[in-house]
Amino acid sequence: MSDNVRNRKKSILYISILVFCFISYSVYEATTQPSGEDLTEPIVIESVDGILDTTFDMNISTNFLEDGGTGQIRQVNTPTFTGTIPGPTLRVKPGDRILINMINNFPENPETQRNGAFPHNPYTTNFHFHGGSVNPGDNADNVFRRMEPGTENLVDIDVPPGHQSGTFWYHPHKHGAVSFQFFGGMAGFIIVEGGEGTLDTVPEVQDAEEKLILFNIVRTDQQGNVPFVNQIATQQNSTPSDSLGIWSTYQNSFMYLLTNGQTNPVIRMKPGEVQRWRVLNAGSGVTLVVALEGHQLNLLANDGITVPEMVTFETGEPYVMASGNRADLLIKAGSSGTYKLVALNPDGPNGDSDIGWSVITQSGIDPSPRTARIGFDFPIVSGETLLQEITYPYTLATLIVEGEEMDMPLPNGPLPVPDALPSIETQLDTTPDAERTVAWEICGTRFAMGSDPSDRLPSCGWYFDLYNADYWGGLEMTNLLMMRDANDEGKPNPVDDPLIPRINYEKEGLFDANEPLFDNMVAGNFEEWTIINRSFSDHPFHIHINPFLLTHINGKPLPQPEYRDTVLVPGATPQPTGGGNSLPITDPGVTFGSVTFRTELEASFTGQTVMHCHILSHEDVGMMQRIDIIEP
Ligand SMILES: [Cu+2]
Repeated sequence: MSDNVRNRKKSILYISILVFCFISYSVYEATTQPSGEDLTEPIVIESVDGILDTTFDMNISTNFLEDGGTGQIRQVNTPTFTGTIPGPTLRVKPGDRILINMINNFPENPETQRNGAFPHNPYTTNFHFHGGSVNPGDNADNVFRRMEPGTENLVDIDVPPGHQSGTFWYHPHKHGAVSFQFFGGMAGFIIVEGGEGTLDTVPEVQDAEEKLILFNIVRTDQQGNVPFVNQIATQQNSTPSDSLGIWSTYQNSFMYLLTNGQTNPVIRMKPGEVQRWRVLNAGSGVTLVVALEGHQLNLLANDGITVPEMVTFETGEPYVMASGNRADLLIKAGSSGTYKLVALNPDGPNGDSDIGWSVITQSGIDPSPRTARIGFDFPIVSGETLLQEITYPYTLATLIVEGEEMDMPLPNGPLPVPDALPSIETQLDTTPDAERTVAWEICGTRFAMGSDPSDRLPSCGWYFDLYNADYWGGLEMTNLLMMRDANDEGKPNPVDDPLIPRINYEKEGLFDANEPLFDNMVAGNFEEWTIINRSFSDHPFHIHINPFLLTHINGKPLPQPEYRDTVLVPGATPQPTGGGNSLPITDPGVTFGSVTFRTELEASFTGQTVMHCHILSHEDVGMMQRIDIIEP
């Protein structure tokens, strides 16, 4: 037995003591009333004879959305792929080719813009296949492409014949414009259908009716238009009372938390019926803690990747979804009645209790409350009649169980894990060819963050000087949201300037399209990575092309490692209390959050791609890095 395995066993014992049996799952007094409309699904575009051939006529489209707080229905005019919120569902099989003629009929970009480091070119777009293990270059999953207003652009993606089947999605990924386009509702499913030997042909799964369920957030000003950034902003965050936040151009904005573009739609099942729900959090920066009243969630896949054995949650126990995460769930309907599918408070069951949610459900690890991400980067409305913020629990949908009794079975025993990925055993037993450590670091306010400069991370002064007013196109930004190589530790400052404790960092802290953070990632290699979170709020880590096997959270091994392409990296603890007795991030009493994973850099794909924070307003101001995967 390797040390690794021994340590894992020890930890399982330890973790089992930590199970959060002290959380009780209750009936939810939820806020939104059912609109009464049945859940509708986006239109489906399927491949025919191996080719999915379609056109996306992208323009500013009119839709009508219902405010989850007030029930008001309002017209919105937002950027969309094909006119609808969300976009159409693309269904393909491994080996298929995806051809999309993307016609950019958006307006011209604004003339007054700051440098490319600041959000810019809201109407330039592109196409990202989130979770796809496909070519990151050429006209395929190339996030460096720019599709300008008034142009037609072909997306041409070969889905490899061995690609895992599962629940994936697409969205724009043009740096500087991603959150703007997300706020319009630009996201849709890509379903890769499996054949023999995949999850899709497991009899109990095959017999279950499928539901596609996409959550996202649309934000508009009071005229129904998606606001672009405040060009004189000096900071990332916005509140209704501050005028210098990036999103403060429109102070009074509406927010719609939607399920397939609807507010609280109805899902219908018969008692004892089993349905397969493919659930996607396509919100640009929101963590959704999803639970179904009176029912167990039976988990088949995380991020489209089938788990070795179905995981059954306790009744009412939630699944934590960072922006970008997907869950394939089997739901077996209980007795006749009405049940709510809810988003619980991401801060924990009581919002301010000592008990939160583990970022990975059932891991038993770190259920401490954390700063929830929902609208902090965007001003909310101040009028009484408007939805000010999400009130939890928020009803995402209503399940109505009625009709003739059925007794459909759930699968039993092992599920077919994808051939395309190394087995969990192979990942754990292979000595990594490289180990890397990446850090989220946040530097607030150049000169005024607390009275003591040592309260700031050691990198902050150096990077504030590097990313100065020129870098940001004329005005200094007082927040840096960085993604850094944690092994790049700088040098001591010889003059002992307290504002710049360490100097001469070698690598970029913010995204640079011309420079990779790592240029020695070799295709075919196995690597082990740790992502450290040196901030108090959670940030979801997403890497393109190669999914990873998550093995540890906060240094503690998962009882069951799981494959993902996006994972919430927990914030540092203890969490700020807001009562003035919070510790600075540099205090020795603060413990940073972290995740550790193993990954195989898939041999067939070399080239440039990215990894980033999936709070997309953070990505837009540089919380991203290029990575280059090179030939062996
Ligand atoms: Cu972030």
